[in-house]
Amino acid sequence: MGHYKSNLRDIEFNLFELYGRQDILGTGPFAEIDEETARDMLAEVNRLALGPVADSFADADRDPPAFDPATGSVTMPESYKKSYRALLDAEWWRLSVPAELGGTLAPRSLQWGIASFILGANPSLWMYYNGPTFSLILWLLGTPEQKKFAQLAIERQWGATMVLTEPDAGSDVGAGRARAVEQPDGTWHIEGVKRFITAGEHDMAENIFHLVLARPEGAPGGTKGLSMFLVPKYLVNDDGTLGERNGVKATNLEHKMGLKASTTCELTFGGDPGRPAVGTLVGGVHDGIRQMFMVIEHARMMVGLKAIETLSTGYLNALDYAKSRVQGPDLTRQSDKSSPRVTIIHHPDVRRMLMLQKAYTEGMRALVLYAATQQDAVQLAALRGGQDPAAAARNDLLLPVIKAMGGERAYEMLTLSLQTLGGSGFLQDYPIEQYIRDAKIDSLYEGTTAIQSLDFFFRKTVRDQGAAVRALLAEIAAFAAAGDADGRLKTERAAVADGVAQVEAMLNAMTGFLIGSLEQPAEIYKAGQQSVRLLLAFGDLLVAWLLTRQAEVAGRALGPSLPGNTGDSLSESDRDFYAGKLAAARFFTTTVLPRLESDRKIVESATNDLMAVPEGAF
Ligand code: ST9
Repeated sequence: MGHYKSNLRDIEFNLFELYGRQDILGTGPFAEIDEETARDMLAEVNRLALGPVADSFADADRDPPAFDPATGSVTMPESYKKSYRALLDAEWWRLSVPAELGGTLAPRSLQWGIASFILGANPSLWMYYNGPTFSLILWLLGTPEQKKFAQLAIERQWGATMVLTEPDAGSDVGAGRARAVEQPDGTWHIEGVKRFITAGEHDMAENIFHLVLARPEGAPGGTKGLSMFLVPKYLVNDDGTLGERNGVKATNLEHKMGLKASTTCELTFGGDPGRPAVGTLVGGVHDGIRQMFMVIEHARMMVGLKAIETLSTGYLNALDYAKSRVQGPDLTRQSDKSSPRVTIIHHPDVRRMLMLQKAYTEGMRALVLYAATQQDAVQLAALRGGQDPAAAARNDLLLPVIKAMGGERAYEMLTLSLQTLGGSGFLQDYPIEQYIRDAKIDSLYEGTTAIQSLDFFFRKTVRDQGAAVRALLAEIAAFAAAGDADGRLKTERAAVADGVAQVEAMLNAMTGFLIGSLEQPAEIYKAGQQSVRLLLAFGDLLVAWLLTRQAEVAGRALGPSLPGNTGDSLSESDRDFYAGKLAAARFFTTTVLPRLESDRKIVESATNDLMAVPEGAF
């Protein structure tokens, strides 16, 4: 048995029972993929993930990629190359690109559903696998020559990277110092050192192309002065063959706490005399940060999903253990020393830990796939030559929550997965210690939790005067107010309604700090101290809302909660599945959501005492 435990049933439940994706499948732009085909695809990727993809997960952690400083090359572990080959051969990438690039476009929700399995089984593989999606960006934004390059990159399965970060410019991308110098032939020479470049070097593709932010000579400071350049590892001749080695080279490979199979490189551009790093300006326009955010938005969703799917397999491993590990008596019989020992899932605190993991896993998965349905709407509108601004705004609002909440809560919950195993969880005999190490990065890269919270509050909430957030809160409030026939979810709905009120009050307090800062600039510190709390509270409310929506669907499947109704027409596993949905909603709304009231009190009574503490006192 491999390490990975997938949850095909839950992904299908979200896509088809909760979000009705069958309505957009098999018709219109997605005529070639109907529900049955989509289900077959999910079953197929599940098999791939459980088998060849998961196979090298531990191996590549214990025997990670090796760097040769003399040549700047990286050798990947053989087992990992095998997993990558299996992933390439399955050709799932075709679902994310249009026919012009050799694809059969699928709805974004199905694309993310498929990604879920790979991200749970061996997440770093997905990052090497992103060449086609980067090519799509290049194809959408590029000049005619760059479009040709993108087609070639897809055909030949080249790798790709996003290159923003520098040793002294991490979160503050606008502080980047890499330069771009225009050449008489219209190309550019890039000079500088970039850091933390995921998949920056490896030996699994014949070429790697980098999308690089650099500042043209004379351009202003900050992010707006950055342009995006296409800089391939090997230059490409007009006939598509590989030309000379370009002047971009890996000059270091970071030694990390986890996710070791993902090569995190320092890349030096133009470091070798006589060998410039030659690039071309993407789209022939100086619009780098906006262009790069097309990649970043996608990557933030991906990182959130990676965290959540790691938690999912962590939880399912813990669940397996709890069902088989026998230890201690039932609590009701603890004084009887001869009472039989029970499996640890009988112990109340183990149940508490398991249900918390389950509720966060399934609630956050529902959140990612809910955002994916908004992306479906945007995608469909675009394919029909129009726009869906409301869905786009909702997706934009949710992305920082998915990224930050996914990263934070998954890490926190994975510690409970480990805790469920007791001391055994600390051992490498089980995968959870690696999950924890591999998932820690998710609250750090692609914008830290604090960066996401500022994005959520200032860009996604203040900028549109709260329109997107208030529209969503109103929808949640309406759901909470609607009763169900048998009143089964009365408690849950009441808790969600209260959660809406708490979040609204937090938003009002935060807006007050902002208005106050017009007179007293230091008031803004209060918003800065409370923004992560606000984001996580909002995330908890979304999880509660979606778990209750899931419970509503489950309740319908089980039939009314009348005495004697046991949902007998369902299989036992379906009955358990739906009962689990009801239990998760009840548990989360009654044991987690009430925390929002204290969050609200903390936000409302925020002071700047913390900011007055002298540095020496820390
Ligand atoms: C990294 C790698 O960490 C991690 C793993 C990589 C895995 C690779 C896999 C990726 C696959 C992707 C494939 C793509 C496929 C897609 C297919 C789809 C077709 N939303 O607020 P301002 C823009 S890499 C959109 O003034 P500052 C906007 O243009 C390192 N745009 O910022 C804006 O102008 P305007 C990751 C946004 O104060 C402009 O930026 N590093 C958004 O100048 C300026 O905005 C980071 O993530 C947004 N949310 O700079 C950096 N926000 O306002 C983290 C900004 O006129 N740091 N823009 O519209 C930040 O995000 C900072 O807040 C900052 C601040 C740099 C933006």
